Amino acid sequence: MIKNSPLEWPEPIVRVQSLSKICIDSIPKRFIKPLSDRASIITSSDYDANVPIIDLGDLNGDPDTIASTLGQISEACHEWGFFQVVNHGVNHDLMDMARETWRKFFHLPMEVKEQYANSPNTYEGYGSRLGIKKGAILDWSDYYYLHYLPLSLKDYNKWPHVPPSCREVIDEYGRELMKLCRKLMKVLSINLGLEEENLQKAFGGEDIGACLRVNFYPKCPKPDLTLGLSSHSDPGGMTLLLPDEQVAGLQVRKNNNWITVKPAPHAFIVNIGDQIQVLSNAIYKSVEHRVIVNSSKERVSLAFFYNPKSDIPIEPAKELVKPDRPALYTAMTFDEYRLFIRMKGPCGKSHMESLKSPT
Ligand SMILES: O=C(O)CCC(=O)C(=O)O
Repeated sequence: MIKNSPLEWPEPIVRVQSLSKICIDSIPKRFIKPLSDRASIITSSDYDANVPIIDLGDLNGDPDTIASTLGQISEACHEWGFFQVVNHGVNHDLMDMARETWRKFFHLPMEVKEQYANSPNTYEGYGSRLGIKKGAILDWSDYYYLHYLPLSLKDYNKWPHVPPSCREVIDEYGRELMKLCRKLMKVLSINLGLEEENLQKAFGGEDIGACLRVNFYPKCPKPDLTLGLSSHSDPGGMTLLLPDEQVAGLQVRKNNNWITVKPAPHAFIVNIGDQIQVLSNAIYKSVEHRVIVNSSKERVSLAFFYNPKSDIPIEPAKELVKPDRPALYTAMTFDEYRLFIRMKGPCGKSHMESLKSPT
């Protein structure tokens, strides 16, 4: 448990999935976002834009192909903070199985899911809100959150035991995604002009953290009034998102527009988190994103968070601090940072401000 974290939610928890079944043509006031936060109408030029799709198989090609792939990733990190990867080495059947296993979990009877109800001290388990502010406007989603690493936090008792294959599937999925994250960490280090193991070492070497949040966005009778997940940047290092290929929903902020991501078949959506923004001294930025919901289709997504070891200070890499670019952030452990986020819930990038160096 994190020191000083609250043990209980400030109000009784209402499962959005249950609400979705009884709300026919309206939604409770608690879910209605202020006008400025609602999803605006998409213009046709926004519609055409998409997060870049990068073929990671090309990292095994000849030197020119490798250089061109590194260049595409570098550009995507600078321009978007997001990119999609295909030919990433993770088995497609495993990806489908992971998503569909979790879909089955969310369709289990409520009393089964309630056995895993979470609390804000660790967030592990079945949840329906982020943040503990009493009276906060809530998001139209339920989720399941679990730790994959470090082993000291991995607790099978807090993972679902149904559907029967769930634990094995999560384990295998986690193992494969760890390999992909290690590969991407090298790519980011090289692209930042650092030694290839630099970012991994700064994260704590082998001793890093990884967790999974599975998001379930039920159908919503008034999608224009609410959001599935409010705007936020990811607090950790890097995120690999397995989206629902059939249902778009993720929107990424770009030049003050919200771009709806069109998922490529069997791609992962990769994004830079706050800890890489700090380590890169803001050469790379964690970018705000949010999720919209719709009235005719539910949506499932799996967000795998690759994080630094939680008790080591994270600060700008010394190679990236220069007289004309002083360290922009003061050191903070991920535990300290995460506590702050867990209390507040999703709130754009305001938490990054807390890390800004006073100089
Ligand atoms: O569902 C999605 O597409 C995005 C989920 C997300 O941003 C998150 O879990 O942090």
